[in-house]
Amino acid sequence: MSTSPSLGSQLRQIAESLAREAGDMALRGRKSGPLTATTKSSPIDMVTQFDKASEAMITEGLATLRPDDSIIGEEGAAKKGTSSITWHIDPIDGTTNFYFDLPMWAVSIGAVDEHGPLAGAVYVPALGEMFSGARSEGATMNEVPISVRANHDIADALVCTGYSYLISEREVHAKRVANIVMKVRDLRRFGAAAVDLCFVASGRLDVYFEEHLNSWDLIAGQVIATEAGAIITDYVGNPVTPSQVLASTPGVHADFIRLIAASGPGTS
Ligand code: 2AM
Ligand code: CA
Repeated sequence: MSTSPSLGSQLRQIAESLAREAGDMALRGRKSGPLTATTKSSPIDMVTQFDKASEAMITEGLATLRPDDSIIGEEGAAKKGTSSITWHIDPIDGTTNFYFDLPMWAVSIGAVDEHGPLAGAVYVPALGEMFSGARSEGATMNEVPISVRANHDIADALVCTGYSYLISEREVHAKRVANIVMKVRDLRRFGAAAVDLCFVASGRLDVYFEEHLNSWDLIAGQVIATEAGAIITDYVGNPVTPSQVLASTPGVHADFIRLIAASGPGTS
């Protein structure tokens, strides 16, 4: 007897196909001509014509495939629908990397229902990697199941973080990071929150922590990392919000919370 796919599975498929379509368009555009960039929240917070084109492509796709859903997008998409589903879209996460032609940028599309994050896809076009997940249905990279790294030793942990575009918020974080880097294997800063979350999910990183994100940076990667076995909270172990994100393999999560607490105050 065949059963129809769950809603989470259907939304995951939609997220994958729209992320792939928009990401491949942006990658082709990036390779074929000049970029026009303007700035947003600070002189180093950029938006290019491909951020806007990617968001337009995704919202047009959702208008056809999921016309009753709500939408929140980084480049201004805002639609109040009538269903219980809201899509959170980052048309290019890691725009600075995109601008500098570094490969760590992604299209991030996540769907939330009344219980929280339900499904999502994070597509990294320059690496040819499609991460996706749905609640209670696991996470994959290019169709292959992924899981977090087995590690219980914080001294062995490869840790990733990110800095806000607002220079005023960087000082406290820089001091915190200066302490943390002494206590772990090493530190990385890749510059795309959704990619960082997927790298924790696939065991390429043990820990990712960052403040001052938005929902579109978090939702898709949160589903994927959670389904891959990661624990995601704020810096003190409470439910995660975009303003403070700590995602890690379970064996180092409590120790990392203690390490953050011992490394200075937060910026929020
Ligand atoms: P973006 O590339 O879509 O702008 C880099 O640290 C990561 O955090 C990226 O995912 C970036 O998203 C996001 N980010 C950095 N500073 C931010 C800020 N002040 N507000 C929102 N998102 C930020
Ligand atoms: Ca973005």
